Amino acid sequence: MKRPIQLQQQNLEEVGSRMPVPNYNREANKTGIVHIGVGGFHRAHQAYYLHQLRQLGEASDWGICGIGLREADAKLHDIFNKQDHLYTLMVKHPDGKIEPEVIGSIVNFKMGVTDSEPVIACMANADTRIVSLTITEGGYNFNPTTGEFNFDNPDIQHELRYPNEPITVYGFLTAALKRRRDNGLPAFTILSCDNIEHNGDMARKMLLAFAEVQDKGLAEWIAQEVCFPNSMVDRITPVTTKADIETLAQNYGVQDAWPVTCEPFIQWVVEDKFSNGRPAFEKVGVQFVPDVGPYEKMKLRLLNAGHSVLGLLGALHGHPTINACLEDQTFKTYLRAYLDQEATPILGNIEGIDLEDYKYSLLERFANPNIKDSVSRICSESSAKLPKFLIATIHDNLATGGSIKFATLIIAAWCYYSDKGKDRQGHPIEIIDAMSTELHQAAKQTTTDPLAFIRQESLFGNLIKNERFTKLYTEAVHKIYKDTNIKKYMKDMI
Ligand code: CS2
Repeated sequence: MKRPIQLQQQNLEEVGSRMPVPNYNREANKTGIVHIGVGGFHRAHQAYYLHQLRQLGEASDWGICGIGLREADAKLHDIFNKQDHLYTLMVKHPDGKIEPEVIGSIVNFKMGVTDSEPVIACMANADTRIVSLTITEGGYNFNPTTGEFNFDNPDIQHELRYPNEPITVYGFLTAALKRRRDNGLPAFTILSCDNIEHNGDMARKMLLAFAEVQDKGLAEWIAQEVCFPNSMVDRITPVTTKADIETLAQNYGVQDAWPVTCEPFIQWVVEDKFSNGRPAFEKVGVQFVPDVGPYEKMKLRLLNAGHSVLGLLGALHGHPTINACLEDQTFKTYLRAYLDQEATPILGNIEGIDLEDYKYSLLERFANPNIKDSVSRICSESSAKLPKFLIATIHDNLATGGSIKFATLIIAAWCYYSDKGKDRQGHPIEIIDAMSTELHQAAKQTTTDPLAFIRQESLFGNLIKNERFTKLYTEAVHKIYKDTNIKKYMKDMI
């Protein structure tokens, strides 16, 4: 292979002899979308949909300006500066084939941490018509027990006191919307792309709670003018590894400091409620529906929950990846049992969807041996994910008298995982979670108080009061604490 070429606008022609590159004039792009949270997922999903539209000669008004609101985003900022915001998307097929393609739809990136004014100005610019979000489940700042906005967050208190010094998404959105209103500009749409049921409704409720305290008049204007479509987003996007960067350089001759890898599958179902126009996404396969609720629920309770089932059990057993879990027949059967017996019954009928097909395709996607999605990615931030993905299903099944045994073992596994931070062979597990200290504190009391972990009301609500659950849970933690051979208990149940 020839010497790798640095991925950059000026080298695109040469890169184009090695892999597909944007066929459109990126400089002519207007910034129509400001996106907060430019992780791998955004780059494999929304940015890719827009790239496809641009390839068709459409959507030149809809270039993306990424925004970083965390210190950690500085790395991407530096890389994007060097690479003119270009990156490679490496689609990994189950047969080992990799399809790399250079994506050009992101045309700018700004760090809100260092300087808030350019970010507010960009959002308040007349060209900006959508502000989209992938700020993760934990980024919405709600109290999981009450579902209300968390005003105790010190960053929120700071921005309420100093509206010109925004820190969180809420401070930035209100500052920009206020400026638009004062300048007589129409509002933008706020498009949530996170794995939360009713994600648009949630974004609306949280933003209005914040704005009402900051400026009542503004809150009224937002309530009237800003649309918050709900959306269901889907594409498995593992963490980029050093090996991915090397494969790209060695096999394809392109030097990209942060390519993104993903599976071939992609889906986006959105409610068609936009304040100020939208790209013609339907031309590249986005589904517009009047009510996204059933699709979101299906995806969160089957795919995301399925991931968590494999992730936590896999972490304790010592399987490094999701596909390694699927190669293990016990894991595969257990997952299927959970999906069929606990998650499916609470979903009911979803018009136009065959749930059997959906589950079959999920298992195929999870089994993709080329993806190597790490269980550590899946287990990260479990405290923000599990209440939505899995604990909600336990509550639903308790209400209807449905089965809860498969999910209960996962909660017991999560307790052990949070307590010991190691797998059954004693290998250390790094726990990445905003609540890792609280989780550990609660879990480590299990030997003296078997229900200590469940007493965390912000995660489990009133599960502690349900005898059917606490009985099963107590049995499960006893077993795991006595002998961590998790696979044995899984086998006993299937
Ligand atoms: C995963 C998701 O974070 C997780 O636990 O389940 O990131 C999942 O891969 C995506 O939602 C797929 O669309």
